[in-house]
Amino acid sequence: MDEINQPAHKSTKAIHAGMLKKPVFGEVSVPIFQTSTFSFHSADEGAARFSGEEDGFIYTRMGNPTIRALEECVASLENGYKGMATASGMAAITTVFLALLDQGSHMVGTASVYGPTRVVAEREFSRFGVTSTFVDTSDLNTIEKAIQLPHTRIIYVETPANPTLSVTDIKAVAQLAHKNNLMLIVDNTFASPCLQRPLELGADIVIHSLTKFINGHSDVVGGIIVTKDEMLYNKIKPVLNLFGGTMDPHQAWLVLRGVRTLPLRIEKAQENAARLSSFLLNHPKVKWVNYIGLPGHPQHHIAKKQMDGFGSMISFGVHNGLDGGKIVMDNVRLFTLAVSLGGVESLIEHPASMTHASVPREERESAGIRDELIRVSVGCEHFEDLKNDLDQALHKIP
Ligand code: LCS
Repeated sequence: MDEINQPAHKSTKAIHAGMLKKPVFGEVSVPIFQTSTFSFHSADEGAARFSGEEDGFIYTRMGNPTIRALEECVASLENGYKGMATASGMAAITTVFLALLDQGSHMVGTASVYGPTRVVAEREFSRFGVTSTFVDTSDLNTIEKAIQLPHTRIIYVETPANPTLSVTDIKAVAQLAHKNNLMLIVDNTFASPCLQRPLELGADIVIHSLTKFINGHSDVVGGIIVTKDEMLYNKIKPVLNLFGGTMDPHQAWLVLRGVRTLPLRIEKAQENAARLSSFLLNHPKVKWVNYIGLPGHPQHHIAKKQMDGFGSMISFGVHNGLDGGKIVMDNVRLFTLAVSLGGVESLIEHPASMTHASVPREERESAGIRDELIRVSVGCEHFEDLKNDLDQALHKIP
């Protein structure tokens, strides 16, 4: 599908990129190649595949046609070189860290990242002599001050960030990173490639939790790494193969099924989110609302510049702080009280006690993840039903 890869629009790529170039029976969906290993016609062919002289599949941990179809599709949506699908979003993140950080090296990251991303750096990679500094990456000066040359190797940015929705200027940080010979990695999970393509803005690597918008149906866990070039791909791919955090063909097939409607789902969900954010902003029980599309959002202007839309994540605080928030979470009927995000169904959760509970309170609060913050992932239901549900739950607050 090479001819589709570059010129096509994202809605076309989501449906066609990665489809098998030579269908076996004329199938219009990619088959599930549920096999752990691939036979060779001869001993010489096996040796040639292992040495890289000949293209072809060997063993599913190293590559598989169904998984490759998904990798090609997402790489095409990101306008990247190639993708590497992983068992989870966390496997994508840890594989990139394993490939790019050595003993004694240092990384700078966004303070308000998905909790376990920060914990894996601060608690697990620190056991191997890797240090990290998590700062407000929406402020360029703060990043600059956190860089510790010659030890710093990477800048790791999550934008929009989970769950504060703070936005980092990818182009500006890429310039800063490259001026200091550092690599910029962007977790693009909250935006999806439909709304933001970090590689086009100068990032070196993009990672996703495919569990979220790209799959979009809250039924699969998965991740992907997309690099801007061959050199980085060749550096990371052997690490992924060796450490083994790879994807399964059935998992890949489900995500391929989900990604085909990504642009449609994003369009509907973000329309709902924009309307819900205005509704919340004017609600008597709501104290504050974070939504990138609101002109009062501190980095609205950056989001407008680097994104094609403002997405469907909202965080907000209500009267009576956490007690009020608990009343909302316990009284919604249509919104589901659950972690995760990016599915067709709307979800509500409390980051301080759930997704970000593993981050120590002091770090959490300095990153803006206050106890009163409630996060919603707005889905594709009818707007009026979503609005009425939140309204009745908010009115339960005394
Ligand atoms: N990156 C971001 C921005 C995430 O939100 C998540 C998971 C991950 C990476 C990790 O991906 P996973 O391994 O779960 O596929 N975020 C979650 C959340 O906010 N609630 O539950 C999971």
